[in-house]
Amino acid sequence: MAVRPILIAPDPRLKAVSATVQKVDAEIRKLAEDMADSMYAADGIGLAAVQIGVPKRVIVMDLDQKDDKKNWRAFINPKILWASEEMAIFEEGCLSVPEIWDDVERPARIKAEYLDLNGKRVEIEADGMLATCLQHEMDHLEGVLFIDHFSRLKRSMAIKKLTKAKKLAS
Ligand code: K2U
Ligand code: ZN
Repeated sequence: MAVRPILIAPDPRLKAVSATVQKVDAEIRKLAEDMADSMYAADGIGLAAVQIGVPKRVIVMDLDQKDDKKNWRAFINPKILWASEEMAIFEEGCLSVPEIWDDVERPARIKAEYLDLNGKRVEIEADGMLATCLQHEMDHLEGVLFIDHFSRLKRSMAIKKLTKAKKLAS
């Protein structure tokens, strides 16, 4: 059990492109467990390793949290194999971008592959919140935050608000 601090934007470490995991071993499994602990501690439903300062292509998600039942899963080296032309809009937030919520448009349905914690290749089809959250987390693996999808003006206002909040917190 290890809750690790979550990086808050603006932070150059969140812009890193995360490295492919070469071997799903005990170290990666411990990283995923720490990520899950950190995600639950922050009341999140998803988290990318780069958000706790580890630029490796590892994501954890738990979209089914009900009365404290934990049912997280890890997505290692995820790849999108297909994305629908149809788009969907969801209001997104991010544990690394506090107090900012806004609509982001993304492909409504995706087909993706990833490795599970046993190193086994898994292929899924996703829509709804799973599709949105997985795409949001996969953006993190490329150093992209959901506010980077905003218009120039809206993004600069978000960065200004985050910078001010960080100064007040320090
Ligand atoms: O990277 C993240 O922090 C993941 C988001 C999950 C999410 C992605 C896309 C759309 C909605 C949610 C967080 O785990 S959950 C959102 C959140 C943000 C701030 C505070 C609490 C929860
Ligand atoms: Zn995020």
